[in-house]
Amino acid sequence: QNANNIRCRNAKYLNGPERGIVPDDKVSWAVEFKEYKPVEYTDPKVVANPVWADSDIKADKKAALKFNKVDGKTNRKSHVGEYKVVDGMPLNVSGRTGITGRGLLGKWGPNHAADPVVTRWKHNDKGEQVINPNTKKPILQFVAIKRKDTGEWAIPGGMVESGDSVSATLKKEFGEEALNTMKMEKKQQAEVSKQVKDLFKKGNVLYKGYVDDPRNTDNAWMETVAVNYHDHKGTFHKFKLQAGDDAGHVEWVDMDSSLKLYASHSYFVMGAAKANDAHW
Ligand code: RP5
Ligand code: MG
Ligand code: MG
Repeated sequence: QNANNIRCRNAKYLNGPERGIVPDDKVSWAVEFKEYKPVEYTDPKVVANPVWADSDIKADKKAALKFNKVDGKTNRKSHVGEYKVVDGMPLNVSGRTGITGRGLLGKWGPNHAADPVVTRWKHNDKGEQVINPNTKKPILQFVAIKRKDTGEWAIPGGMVESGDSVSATLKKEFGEEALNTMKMEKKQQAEVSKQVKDLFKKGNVLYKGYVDDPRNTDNAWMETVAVNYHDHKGTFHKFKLQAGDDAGHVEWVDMDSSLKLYASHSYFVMGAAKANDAHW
């Protein structure tokens, strides 16, 4: 499902140019593609060199990033394995995308994220579990956000900042995007962080690897760890959902195979449905 760069190929880049054409059979770097004409593009926000971005490795030869390694506070290793670096440029582990440079992504090579898939069983007004009549399986719900950038529904995930761990990022992003902790007073923020910590004690890793993210380029791409936190004790109603940061809306959404989500997110959500033996 993630292998073919479906979401990051043959389309216009977000606030950017049209990508160079890459036919299905030419995605793999192993296949020769002499006519390949990728467009070079790095978003002005990234060019401005914010703290979360690397410097331009073409212009700044001293930058000398340590690809395939933990480079100071930045993990430049891929979950997928060793990636190639050609003429100093890391190559997308999943193949061609029609764009070189970094687009909207700050890091050259893998840009690590974390995705919390927070689930509970659907109940009706009488408090009974809701079963899907076709599959005869109970319906699972997950906390979904509507992304401000593309308008698509998604998991409330985010980037692992340099120096942060994946497990801290899972909690932090859920807080920021689904509970709006960034707009809270320090004291309330601490209370909510503790609540998330308590309710996120046991997680089940659903996925670790490449994300077919629309921001990917030939030299910069998203990778994630998706973790399912399931409401085993019926305590997740304690979460007061409120959208924050890059989320426009937040809701408990029923899981079903017809769900169309951002990037590879339906795949992760399907993993949660399967792992909990829920309707899909
Ligand atoms: C996706 O982008 C990941 O799966 C994660 O959900 C997200 C991280 O980026 P931001 O939400 O911080 O933009 O590839
Ligand atoms: Mg975020
Ligand atoms: Mg996010």
